[in-house]
Amino acid sequence: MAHRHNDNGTAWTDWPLLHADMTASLDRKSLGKPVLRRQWIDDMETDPDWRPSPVVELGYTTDRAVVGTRSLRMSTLLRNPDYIRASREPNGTFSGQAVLFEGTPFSAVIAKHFDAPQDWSEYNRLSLWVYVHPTDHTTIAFALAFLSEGSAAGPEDPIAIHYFSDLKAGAWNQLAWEIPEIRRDAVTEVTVFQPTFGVTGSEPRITYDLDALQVELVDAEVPEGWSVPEDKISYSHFGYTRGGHKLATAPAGEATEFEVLSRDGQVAASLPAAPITNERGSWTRLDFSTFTREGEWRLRYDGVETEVFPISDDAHLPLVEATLNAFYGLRCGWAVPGVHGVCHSDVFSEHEGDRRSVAGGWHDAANLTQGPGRTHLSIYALSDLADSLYARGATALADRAREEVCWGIAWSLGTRFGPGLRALYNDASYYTDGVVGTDDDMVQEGRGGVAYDEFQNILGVLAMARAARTMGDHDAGTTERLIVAAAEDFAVTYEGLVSPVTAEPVAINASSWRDRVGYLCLAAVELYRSTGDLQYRDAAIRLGRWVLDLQETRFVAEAPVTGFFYEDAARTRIVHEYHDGFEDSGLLALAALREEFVDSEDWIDWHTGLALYADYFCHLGSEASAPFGMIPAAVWRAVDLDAPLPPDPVVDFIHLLPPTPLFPTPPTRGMVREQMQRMFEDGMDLGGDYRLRRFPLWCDHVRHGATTVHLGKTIGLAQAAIARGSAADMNLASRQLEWVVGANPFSRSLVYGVGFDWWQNFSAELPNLVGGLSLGFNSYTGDTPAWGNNAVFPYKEQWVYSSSRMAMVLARVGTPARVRGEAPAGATFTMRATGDEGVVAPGSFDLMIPAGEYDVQFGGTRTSLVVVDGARLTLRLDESQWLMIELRAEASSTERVRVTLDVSGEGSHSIALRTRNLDALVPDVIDVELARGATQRFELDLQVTDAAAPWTLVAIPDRDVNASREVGGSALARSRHLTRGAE
Ligand SMILES: [Ca+2]
Ligand SMILES: [Ca+2]
Ligand SMILES: [Zn+2]
Repeated sequence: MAHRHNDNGTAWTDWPLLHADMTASLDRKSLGKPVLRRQWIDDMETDPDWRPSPVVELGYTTDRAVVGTRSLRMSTLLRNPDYIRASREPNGTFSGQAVLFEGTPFSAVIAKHFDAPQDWSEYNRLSLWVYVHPTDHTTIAFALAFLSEGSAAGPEDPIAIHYFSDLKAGAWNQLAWEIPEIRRDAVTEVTVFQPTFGVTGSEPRITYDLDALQVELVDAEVPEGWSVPEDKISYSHFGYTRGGHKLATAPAGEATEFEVLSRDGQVAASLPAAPITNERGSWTRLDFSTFTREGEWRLRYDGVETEVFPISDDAHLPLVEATLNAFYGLRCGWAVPGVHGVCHSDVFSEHEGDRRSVAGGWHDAANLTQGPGRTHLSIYALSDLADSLYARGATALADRAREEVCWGIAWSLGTRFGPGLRALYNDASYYTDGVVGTDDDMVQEGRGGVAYDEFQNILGVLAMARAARTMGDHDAGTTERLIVAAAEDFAVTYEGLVSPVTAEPVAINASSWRDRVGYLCLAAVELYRSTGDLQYRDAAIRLGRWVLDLQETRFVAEAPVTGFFYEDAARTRIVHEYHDGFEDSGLLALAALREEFVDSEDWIDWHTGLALYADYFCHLGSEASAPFGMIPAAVWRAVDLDAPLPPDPVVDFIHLLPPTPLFPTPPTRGMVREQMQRMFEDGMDLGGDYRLRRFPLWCDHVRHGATTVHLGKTIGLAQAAIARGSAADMNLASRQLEWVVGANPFSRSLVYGVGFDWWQNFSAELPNLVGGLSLGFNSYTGDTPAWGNNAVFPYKEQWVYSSSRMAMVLARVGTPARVRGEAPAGATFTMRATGDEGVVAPGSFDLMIPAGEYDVQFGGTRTSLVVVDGARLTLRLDESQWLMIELRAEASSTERVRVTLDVSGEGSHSIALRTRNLDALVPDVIDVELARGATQRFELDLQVTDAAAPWTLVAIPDRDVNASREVGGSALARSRHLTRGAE
């Protein structure tokens, strides 16, 4: 592998970008569909009636044609000196803004207007041929859009815009866009829009020859709903681990069995298929959890087969590699091979005469800007991922992840101008020439200027404190700099900080108090871990109380859903995330506190916070999307519909503008309110004025994309699973990842280039990167998933933040567990599902083992052990000193609970008991003296304090929180007495 060096000698690896297997692209596959009927919109043979904007050169050519003899030639400058001269900041430097919307000055657009509106209802696909003139420009993308008169632009309405990306130069490109979900009964205009964002090659101009624009009728993909198509099975495209659950969902069918097939079609197993029917539809559940053979397999049910997928304990690693590829492709200030040269080194921020380039880190999305908060959370995520990869011995991928961490750190330290002071944005969405001293240089002011921002600072502290742990001795000098900077910046935010008691509506992409206090608390634990300084312990515990103040712990309605968060301590606003999500913030904080500070009187509250979230929000909430088991988006109250919504920059002036494909009609407040009411009613009825939305209850037409929000919740659940040692929690967390990569009703992967049937993302200024993930699922009607063909901002927008969420999930789900300890006479671990044996030699041991249920034998003693992904356990397998505890609970009435604690083992032990929502004189500690073979039983009769809230009892043996056992339940949800850890 080649390396590049920077000024201070750091070596950076030159990686080639991964190439997608385009035979798995749904856009590509769909081109082969039979066209049942077609109608010309324009064969480009007749009189010109396309209107160009001033920056477009437009004419007809007979150089080439797909039909007839002519095509329409559209040409414009991607790097336009007039635009650069005109687009200046008050300080005289270039604004750096790409021209990303039609209608604005210098936008390159052509429009064809129909005097009589056309009705396309009988057709469901729009198609076009484009010849791209030869160019060394590497990112070639434009938008096709149409305007249908009277179409609504409310939160439930799809957008009639589609971006075609990755066009090939010097060739005809066949383009097709399926539009079944988009209103098209009165089409008055078709537009082609070329965003102007500078150049990646030497040629400033882009020229297209367009021909054969038509509407077609095809067997279009179903864009929304819960049904699995008749010719598909919904399953995890990246595969399954051997010891984890294995679920797939087929359409309802007659067959009572399904088969696991080898790659060459031999039947390896026949298993019972289970019909499922609920108010959302009928399906067949294919559960092959018992099939644990490593290899490559397919499923077959009722004549339908899946593609090949692996069963392997390394099944997740290709997804890890793809995610790292996406980060690499998004790098700013780096020559990404085949995409662009070293970019944005002529974009600066300045503070008291200190002018620095802000190049570095990662581009944000489809455009080239950079949000430092997202970069910092990416550093955090990649640190988690690197450590997890090192732990499992995947050293090459781990090195790569750590190199990405280093790349982020170099930018973070370089754009930090002093305690709490940072360049707050990289506002360049334009490919500047990278040469300092030319007319496209930028010296950023305003949001790209240097200032203090509380949330940005908190995320900077979090990233630096966390990355210090990953850097460790690898680069001790950088580690020290990170810790010093994190400590300085922490003090800037923490000193004088108080918990606010009211919440203003949070702008999209801004933070609520929950997000800030959650991540600051986590940062305080990280600083404590790095420094051992007790001031950070005290700060973390104090901040942790503020986190707890924000969590609902009672049942708010008849249905036992609770554990969700409010934005503010007064609980005026439930956290409703639309776009980016920070649900992991408070949950990671609670898990970190729980792990570090076992002696705190708040310990049981931290633990219970995780348990309530997992059991009563994730598990119970996911039943609303059975059989797909998706963690829901949020609880809504009827009054929330009339509470102030996130500020909308569009709604107040949009009625002044002419109709566009984005806003065919202005979204009036009344219409938006009406649609929100309908979305509210579509949620699952929790009783009273409460509904559970499976997808976000959107408040506007554009700012959609549920998967980033969803993955934030998945991170929280996975961390709760590790903390509680709960295989059920981890299986549910795994299902969320599987949902994103195929186990959804469409059986499509949302990750570009991974799995099957991915659509192209919206990525106007960069190519679609293998591993790239957009904001994700949309939803239009009925609170159902929607995944249409339109590659449009932001729900289909390739986004670094989505990849950072994915990295956080992959640092947990599908990872082996670390088990270490002492076994003076040796020990044997036998995995129940596979029969695999691991033999430990006498002495101390340190193993990575796959998640699963194990029998553990040492000497003449046999115990059982449940290990979840990413767990870290310390075991004493010593016949003269060992301990096993079992907890059971039985509700004797709605308000009384009997808990039985069985303790067996050898030697003296102390077992700490912690309770929440139970009135009883429970001893804090039970001391036991155990002799070989003896089990001591303790029985506790307990009174539930608040019947409208779950109760919890946790036993912690010998101060080891990772070995704790838990029982919990609630009088209201008695059918669901949940026993975790001991299952
Ligand atoms: Ca023609
Ligand atoms: Ca320049
Ligand atoms: Zn850049």
